[in-house]
Amino acid sequence: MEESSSRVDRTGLLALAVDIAREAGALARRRRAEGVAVAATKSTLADVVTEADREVEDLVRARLAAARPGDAILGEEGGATGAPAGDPTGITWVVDPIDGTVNYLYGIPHYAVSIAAVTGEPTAARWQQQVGVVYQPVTDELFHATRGGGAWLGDQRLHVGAPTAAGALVATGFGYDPATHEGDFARLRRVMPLARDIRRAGAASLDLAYVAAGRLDGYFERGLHPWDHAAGGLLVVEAGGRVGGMPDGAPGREMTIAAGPELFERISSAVYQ
Ligand code: LIP
Repeated sequence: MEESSSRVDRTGLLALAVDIAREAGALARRRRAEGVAVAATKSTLADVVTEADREVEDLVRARLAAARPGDAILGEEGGATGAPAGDPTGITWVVDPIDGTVNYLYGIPHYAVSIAAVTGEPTAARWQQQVGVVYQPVTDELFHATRGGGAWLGDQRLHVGAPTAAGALVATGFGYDPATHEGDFARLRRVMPLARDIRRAGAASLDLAYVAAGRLDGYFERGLHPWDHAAGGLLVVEAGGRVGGMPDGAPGREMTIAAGPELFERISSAVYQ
């Protein structure tokens, strides 16, 4: 039976997501220690997938199907799969098994398992995020949020920060397609006057988690997929921040912006000047 947003068992969904994220993160870390190779390329030669990406997503999918057979899944590697059992619940899990894949491939210890549960159509313009988990297995940091329940790092409540007179610490990213980089650099040039400095760490879910935690003041990036921001976007909103894309739009491929409310407006104005 379809679970309406008001009747969702967020506590149960969060406990499942946390348990699976920890198991998936441990697997990713083990495989990294054993050695990682490119299994295939996707949109461009720089857009890679490793066997570990696929193995970790398979684990997440198997755990979810066993625990909640009526749920749908939208994953970076396996795409969209409906509820295997006939009676759909209306819950879709939005999964990035290893966000920060290129970091992971190069051995840079900055990547995360990102798992979110949403109701409604699994697109940012229409979904209602119910729970979100971003787990960094190297630092063993588990960021989590439930709709209306706040954002947390472990048992520490998170709140977005605000820039000081020195300017904002702003993260961004550049997509895998070189043809898009000129536009990315032009937007970055327009944002720079707001910034004390820029960070490009390579994992959108962690950039969003860091905005929620006040480790970054803001973040913007073109080209993200739903699995990059489904969990991290909930973290930011539940930490008192704002997440969006094109002016008055939802986050998406065109643009994702996340920050405290005042800085959000300033970044959006600079990006869309
Ligand atoms: C990555 C994002 C990152 C972006 C990369 C890529 P992946 O996701 O987390 O912010 O700059 O182009 O999209 O591919 O590692 O899951």
